[in-house]
Order: sequence, then structure tokens, then C-alpha cells
Amino acid sequence: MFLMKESWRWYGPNDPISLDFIKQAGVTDIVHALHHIPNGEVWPVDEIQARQKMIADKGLTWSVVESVPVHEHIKTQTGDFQKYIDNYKQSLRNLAVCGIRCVTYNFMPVLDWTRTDLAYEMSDGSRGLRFERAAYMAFDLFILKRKGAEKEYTQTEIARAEDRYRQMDDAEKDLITRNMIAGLPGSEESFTLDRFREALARYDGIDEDRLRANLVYFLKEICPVADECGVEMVIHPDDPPYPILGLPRILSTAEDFRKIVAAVPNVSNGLCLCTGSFGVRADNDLVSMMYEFGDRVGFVHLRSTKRDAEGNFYEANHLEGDVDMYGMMKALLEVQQRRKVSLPVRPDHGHQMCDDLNRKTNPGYSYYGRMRGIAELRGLQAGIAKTFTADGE
Ligand code: DNO
Repeated sequence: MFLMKESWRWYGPNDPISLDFIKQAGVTDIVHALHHIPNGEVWPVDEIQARQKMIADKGLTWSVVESVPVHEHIKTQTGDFQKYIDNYKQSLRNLAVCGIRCVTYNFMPVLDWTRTDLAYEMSDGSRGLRFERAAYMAFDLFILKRKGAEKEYTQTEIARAEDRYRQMDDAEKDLITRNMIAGLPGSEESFTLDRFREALARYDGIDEDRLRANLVYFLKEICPVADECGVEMVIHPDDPPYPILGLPRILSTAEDFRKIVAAVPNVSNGLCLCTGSFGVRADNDLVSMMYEFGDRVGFVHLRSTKRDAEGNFYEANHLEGDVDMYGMMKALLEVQQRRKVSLPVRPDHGHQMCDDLNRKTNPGYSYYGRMRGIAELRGLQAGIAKTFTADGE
């Protein structure tokens, strides 16, 4: 039977969660990136191999890259973008030489994923990540003071944001600024407010269609190389899955992914199906997406969020919240039997709980929280697998 390939994101030798600990969580595969290589540079074979050895020495396998970051110049098609595309191709060839054939990336302008609160207290005392809409609007309107922002909100929203801003003391203003722009783990970018305004300004005049055209251009360049060396490029959805700070978004729905595939049908053009990101929108039917895009899903992030009517959401325990995790797991197992592959899956994010609360870990990438996540998912899988017949139906 083709079960999920259980994987875990490791940030490298400085990650407070060691490979020894990861091994004890029972996973077999590692999701990793060479974070020390500046964005846009080629990843050399010897550096990839050195990391591979470090991981293999612990009896684990580095099978997924998350991420080879896409340089901002590629997203905006300015400056040295052609050189960065060539470097990207070379990194893919080098990864393939080392036998690493699944590469995650995203095409979110300026920021990767975004939250307002990194330590939101749950009713059981654990802490998780949250996006609070009023705090986000207060940041946009009154801290960042983004040009034209007020035109994008209703009067009621502006009043809510004003109230929220008034409640904030200086410490909270600093904290939300850091949370919004100082870069969450894996995002590779970090800003001051002024530098952030400059980065946003580079997208003046780049709307959704233009950004999509730039992604299509990038993929038309990259995918033939990826096809040739057997690498699958899996795009990560927008998180949150709607425009923020006036920036365009192009992978928030099933229809968005259909457009990308229609423009670039190469086999290497794949999807990282992140249930936590897509799941924030009530109009995304995750289970249908798994069935529809099954052939192109190369990597899966399993995580759940809980949204409310005000546009807030927080990261729930893996089997709680709005995501139908049972339906997802069943669909994943069916797709895997049909394709006769085990797809890499990682428990995405986890609460800070137990001893996590006493140590500093990368936001979302705690130990016990993720261990709880993978343990629950593994149990769910085992139960569903029992209901499958011997030939996987
Ligand atoms: C957040 C992650 C993202 C993801 C990138 C992929 O926890 O899922 O940072 O790694 O968007 O390029």
C-alpha cells in the first residue's frame, strides 16, 4: 500500500530542533533548504552534498527542497532577472545530480507567509499563529501608512482598525511591525518599515495579470530544464489566500492553479497542496482539489485553520478547525494508490506546547506541536488505510 512519505522541515544546523529529535518523531524524510546561500545565487553541488550527508548520517533522507527562493527581480521582471533565472536552472540541475527531485517555491510578492500574532494563546495553554484582521488593517493604515490603503477598506473597517490601533501600546506596535515585515522562517527576506515601503513600491503597476504573466514566463524557462532532469517544481499557495497590502496574488484558488497549468502544461509544473493556506478560504474545496490536481501534487502540507466571520483565523490542531482532514487523508491515499507513489507529506506548523513553551523555536516550527500533528495524522491514515481493499480501492 502507498502510504504518505512522512517528512519534517528542518532549518539546518541552527534549527533548535535537532535531527536526533526529528528522528524520534518517527518521520523518514527531511524537507530542507540551503538558507545560507543568498537569494538568487546558484546552489553548488558540494554544498548540497554536505547537507545531504549530515542528514543521511542520522538515517534520514533529504527528499524535498523548501524552497529554492524566487528572486524578487524574477517576480517583477526587472534588473538581473534573466541571470537569476539561469542561476535557478543551474540549481535545479545540481539538485538533480544529487538525487533531490522535488523543489518547492512560491510566487508571493515581497512577503512569504504572513501573520499578525505568533503566540496566540489557545484554551489549553498552548500557543499558535493567528491572523487578526483588525490588527492587520491597523498596521496597514496607521503604522505602515501605505499610500491609497484607505481606498481598499470600507468605512466600518477603517473604524475597526482605528479602534484597534488606539488599543495598542508602543510595545504592541513594535511587535506587530516585526511580525508583519521582519520575515517569518523560510521567507528569506526581512525589512525595516522604510525598506518595506520601497519593496512594495516595486509592485506599483504590477497587477494580478502581470504577475501571472511573469510566473508563466519563469515556468516556461524553468520547466523544460526540470522536465529534462526529472525535477518536480511544486508551487506553494498564497498565505493568506487573498491580496494583502495592495499586492497581487495569483495562487489562492483552484481556478488560479488551473490557469497556471493551462499556460505551462509541462509535467514538472506541480503543486504543493497546503491545506492550511488554501483552507483559509471557505470557497476552496480542498478535497476536490486533491482529486482534481492529484496528478500534479508533488508535496503536501497538512495543517488546519479556524476562521471567523470577522476575517480572523488561527492555526488549529491538525484534526480540528475548518479543514476536513479525514476527507483530505482519504483523497490523498486514493490518489497515491492510483498513481502508485508515496507523496512526501509534512505536518505543517504546530502549536508551541509542553517544553516548546520554554524554548525559542521558529514560529510554527515547534517540536511537540508538530509531533502531535504527525502522530494524529499517522493515526488517521492507519485507520483509513484499513478500510481500503488489497488493491487500494
Ligand atoms: C510556511 C511555509 C512557507 C513555504 C513557502 C514555500 O510555513 O509553508 O514559508 O515554505 O511559501 O516557498
